[in-house]
Amino acid sequence: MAVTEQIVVGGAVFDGGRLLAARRSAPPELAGRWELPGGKVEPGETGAQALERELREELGVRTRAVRRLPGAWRLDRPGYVLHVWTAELLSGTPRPLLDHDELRWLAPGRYEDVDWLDADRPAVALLAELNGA
Ligand code: 9L3
Ligand code: MG
Repeated sequence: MAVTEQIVVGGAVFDGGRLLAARRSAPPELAGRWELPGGKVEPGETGAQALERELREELGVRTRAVRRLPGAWRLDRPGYVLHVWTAELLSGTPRPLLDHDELRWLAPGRYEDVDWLDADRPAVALLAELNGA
């Protein structure tokens, strides 16, 4: 059997310089921690397609995945890696429909204000650097 990595995509959605953070409500061991919303890439999907689907399911918005950040970050689950994409909001207002109980727009300079999941921290630091925030 081929051993392949499970890629998880997270989306960096901006409104001006503000970054969207989502607080997980599930599973119990991750509840209360914040993430760039997204999820697992399914067979046959590109990372961009997976991100656009996940953001539709989780937040009820239409988005376009714009570009992937350089880097891949190991998740707590063996074989799982996180890729992060910037995503443009096309329509809708993000709402926590699934897996989240709160959303927050973080102002430039305040990206570290929430308790990010470990895997998301370096990606958020990179986003802050890229935005000069
Ligand atoms: N995860 C970590 N950071 C993220 C995302 C979207 C996901 N930005 C982790 C949480 C789960 C796994 O990846 O352990 C799968 O995510 P999901 O499908 O439950 O969202
Ligand atoms: Mg998810």
